[in-house]
Amino acid sequence: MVAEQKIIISESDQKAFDERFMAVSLRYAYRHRGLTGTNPAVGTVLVDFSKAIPEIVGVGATAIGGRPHAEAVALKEAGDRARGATAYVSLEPCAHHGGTPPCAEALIKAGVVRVVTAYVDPDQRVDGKGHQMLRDAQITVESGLLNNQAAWDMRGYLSRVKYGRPHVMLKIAMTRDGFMGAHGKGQIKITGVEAKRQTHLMRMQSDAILVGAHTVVEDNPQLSVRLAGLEQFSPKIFVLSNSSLPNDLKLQQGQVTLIGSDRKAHKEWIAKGAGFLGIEQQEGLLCLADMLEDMAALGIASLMVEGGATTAQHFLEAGLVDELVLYEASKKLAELVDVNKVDAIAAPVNASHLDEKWHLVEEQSLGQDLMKRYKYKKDA
Ligand code: AOF
Ligand code: ZN
Repeated sequence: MVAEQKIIISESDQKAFDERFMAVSLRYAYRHRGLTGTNPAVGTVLVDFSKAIPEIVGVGATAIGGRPHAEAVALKEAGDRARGATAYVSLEPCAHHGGTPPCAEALIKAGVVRVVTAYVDPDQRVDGKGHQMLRDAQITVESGLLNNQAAWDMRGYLSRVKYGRPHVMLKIAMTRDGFMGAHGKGQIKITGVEAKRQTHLMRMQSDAILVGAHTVVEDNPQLSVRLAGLEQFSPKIFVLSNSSLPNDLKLQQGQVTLIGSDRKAHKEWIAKGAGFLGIEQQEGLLCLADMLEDMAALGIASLMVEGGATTAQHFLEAGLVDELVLYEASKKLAELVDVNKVDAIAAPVNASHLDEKWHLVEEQSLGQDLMKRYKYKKDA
């Protein structure tokens, strides 16, 4: 019998493999983003390096609803082939007993020999303990690979756990000359179908959407995910409102949580099934920082603010926007409505004069529209 030859991989090849497999793990995590409840969407890739060409023997993403965890899914797929494998996990494997034993323990039991992770889990029940359990079992652990990408992908979870508030993304669609619409005109179609689909995807990846009462009354939106097959993933809807809402809207009472300082103003909607979140006012405005804390306590990690202009401005002025998504249409307002007869609504921000703390992280052409995504860097 010919003795099995051990495959030797050079350090630089191993480094390149590690980056590629971690990138796969991050990408895999993406498939359930926004659908894992209070759990972060994690990815795991198990790789067998014992052959001339490394082979993926198991992949997993945190399941819809948050359980099972990604590692358990990948280990199940790999079966016996996990023995001797390297695991690429986008977040430190957990160390706590949830419904099932900790993932670190499952990796040890399966005989994994090396674990590469992107980010230390800030959950107090984990926070380094997962890595330590693995090391105590003589498993090689390397942490921090592609950590910036992982942090960006898990921005909601990290914001909730580290800062006790959801990550806030503000989305604004505007005409080429910087208008979001016109008073009394209802919804004006500013952007095209491609941008609309992307917006619906972003809704799906968010835990909740928030709009101001004015938008609900004027635009009568549905705020749902209308992408074939994904309709059931519509997020929770919050409406900022200090006065009662009419009854004849597309939004049904049972679908929304109203946010205001006076519960009595909403008694009709509450009686018909609407939720209510009571928030104090400061200088005549609802205290958004308190509201975000309460939302995080409800398990909301990512909030998408969809307008209108006043609500957007309120969030921007309070310094509570972490991510800004601007859709700029190719048309000017005058090409959509008779500007002499309307009272135009200017967008509170414009890509051409943004504060230097906004860093462009993504730019895309979507049909006739341009999408620009910015991240707010507090320490810039
Ligand atoms: C992992 N892999 O895929 C995820 C992890 O409520 P439980 O018991 O599911 O625990 C939730 C915590 O588990 C969550 O706060 C985070 O620390 C971790 N999530 N861990 O090993 C995964 N989603
Ligand atoms: Zn786990």
